[in-house]
Amino acid sequence: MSNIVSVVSQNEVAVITINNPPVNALSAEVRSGLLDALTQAQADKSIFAIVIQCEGRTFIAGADIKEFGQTPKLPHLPDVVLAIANSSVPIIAALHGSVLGGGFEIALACQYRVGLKGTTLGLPEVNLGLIPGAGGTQLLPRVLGLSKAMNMIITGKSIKLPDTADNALVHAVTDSDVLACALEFSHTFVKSSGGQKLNNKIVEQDDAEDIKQHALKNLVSKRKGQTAPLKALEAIMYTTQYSLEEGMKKSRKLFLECRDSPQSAAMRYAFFAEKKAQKPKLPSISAPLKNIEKVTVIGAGTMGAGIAMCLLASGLSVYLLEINAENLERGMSYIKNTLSSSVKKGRISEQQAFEQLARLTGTTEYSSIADSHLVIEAAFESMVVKQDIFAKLEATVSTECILASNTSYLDIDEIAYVVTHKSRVIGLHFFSPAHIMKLLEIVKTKHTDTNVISSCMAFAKTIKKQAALVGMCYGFVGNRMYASYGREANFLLLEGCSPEQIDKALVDFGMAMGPLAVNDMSGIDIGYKARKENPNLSVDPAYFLAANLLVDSGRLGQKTGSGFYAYDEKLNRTSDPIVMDIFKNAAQKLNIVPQSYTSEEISERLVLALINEGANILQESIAENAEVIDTIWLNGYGFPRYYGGPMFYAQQLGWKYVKEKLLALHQQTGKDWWKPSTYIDSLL
Ligand code: TC6
Repeated sequence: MSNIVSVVSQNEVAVITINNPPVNALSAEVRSGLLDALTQAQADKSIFAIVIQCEGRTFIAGADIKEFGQTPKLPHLPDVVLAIANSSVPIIAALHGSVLGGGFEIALACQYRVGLKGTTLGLPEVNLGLIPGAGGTQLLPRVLGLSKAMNMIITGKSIKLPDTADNALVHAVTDSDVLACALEFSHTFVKSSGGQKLNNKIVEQDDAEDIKQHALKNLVSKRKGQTAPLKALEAIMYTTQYSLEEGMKKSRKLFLECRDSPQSAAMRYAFFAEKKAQKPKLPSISAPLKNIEKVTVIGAGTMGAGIAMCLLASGLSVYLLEINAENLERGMSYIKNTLSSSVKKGRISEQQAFEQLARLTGTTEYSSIADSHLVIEAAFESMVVKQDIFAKLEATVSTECILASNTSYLDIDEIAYVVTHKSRVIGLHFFSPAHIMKLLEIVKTKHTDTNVISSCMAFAKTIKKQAALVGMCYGFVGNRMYASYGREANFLLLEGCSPEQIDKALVDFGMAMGPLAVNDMSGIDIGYKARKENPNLSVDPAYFLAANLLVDSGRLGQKTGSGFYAYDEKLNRTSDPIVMDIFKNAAQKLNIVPQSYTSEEISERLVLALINEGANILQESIAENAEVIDTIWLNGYGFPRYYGGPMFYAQQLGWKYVKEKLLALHQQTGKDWWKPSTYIDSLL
């Protein structure tokens, strides 16, 4: 027997223990160990029940994702699940931690489940471009009913174990020792009842078709372009026609189609890319990480208030500092209103909102924030304003306090110029709305201390953000790449494409919104001002000319009722022929010849711009690896997860193809930025 699965007999119950850190994933060794342990336990005539439990922080958190994409090894998980489901000796799963994917399928195949309060259960396979492939689609509807099971499987969302036994999902709940609970349950209940058969019946539900149609409607908006949730839906519906075993066989086929799809390869890559981004290579440090419990946010605008809400939700104490009482009051009210609307929507309880507000202190005095462990400046994007704030911080907080700027593009080394201990200055670039968006770009400067970087990486985890460590350059990684993407959208407008045509092409590619609609929403003037302040930007007369012309004519986007599009009071978007006249006149003056492009050509051009800029960023070591870039684009800019991120997408296209396309664009446009990055040559 493998040493990661052991079996011992305890008072007439066989206890099978899996010990495969960190998350007890179902590697081939665990699968075969489990089968062997089952055979051994079932052969022991002195036992009347079997308990399956796990060592460490969690029950089985799923199949071993690293194994997908490799030659499959026997035994397959569905065979293990069936061996459990068909066991003549009753099996009790003792659950704690995260019971996910294949782990939940194992638990569902057991005749009984007991669990520790707070345990999480879920079938998150769709997040990896998969469907539950070991019977989850057949077992869960038989336990929870079609509607609840469908909702869990196609959204991939987990649920908490009920606080009390419901005799369907869970048969006993404890808040202490889950193995003791399983053993007690075996002796008090299973021994006398002799166990129960798994529900193998066809699911009979009159409104099955309505449930399916409702789910389909949701998928179109929430899982646009993804194939796995559709296949999951198909598999779930098998429960209304086939027995458990028949349904398992048929759903296995759908699982294999998903497993071998490019979408799943990309989503599995994304899973590991995000983990890798959280672990940058840094020199080892001996000093303990900095304790960050009290945080000051400077600036109570939309960004500052959003950051404050994110910190409050994570249990931290927050000072919100503003320049005057009026601005402060606006920010504080915004936070209070958002929290009370979250209570109304049932996202948090009244008590939670109360506790969060109790940890928030608004102030206009620097002297009140002296005991901060971290200050995040989210003031106006001006070097003078930021340097003034950092000089005040230098005079106020302890030298141990980390000083962070939330700037989107300013040089943080220059901001740090006014600070004596520059090693504690760092960029913490949140994305708006900061209490919702997952990404946190952590920007190290020339001087940032390793301990400060590591403490901020840990801080990101505390506030449930996806961290990505990057180096200093204009726009860092995300916005620098976004500028190349927006640049091409602007050129295409001058070449005769309409905003609708460009936006539709990118939405069809998989982006949540097109670049011009996004620009209208965020305000076209923001980039305009940033470009005006940056003397190093391109001198090409057509560079962002379309956007600049709109701003010059007062069309700043949604906030002025017009931008690339026209808007009514409800912000409904319609096309506006005037903009095409503006672009046409400008193009004529610059002798830009109108072209016609297909949707694919448009999206490819914008995505190639991203890829080449990403490659330049890697060449300059601004990002440590492609995974950091992809993590940023998946979590901050809505790049379709089923493409893995721009750099993984490039790899899938083939770097040779990418280089040829870039060379062709260089030749066609004569613009230097289309010269393929030298980084690409290193990959050929
Ligand atoms: C499935 O089950 C399909 C079945 C059908 C088959 C027919 N495999 O996230 P953390 C690693 S699909 C391999 O930092 P946490 C992770 O890479 C699967 N490795 O910890 C990391 O490694 P590193 C369905 C895995 O406490 C380390 O464990 N299941 C797996 O913040 C720690 O991870 C899922 O999708 C895995 N399944 O969160 C669950 N899981 O230290 C995916 C984790 O070398 N996992 N690792 O970087 C999770 O959601 C979370 O890891 C967690 C723990 C909630 C279990």
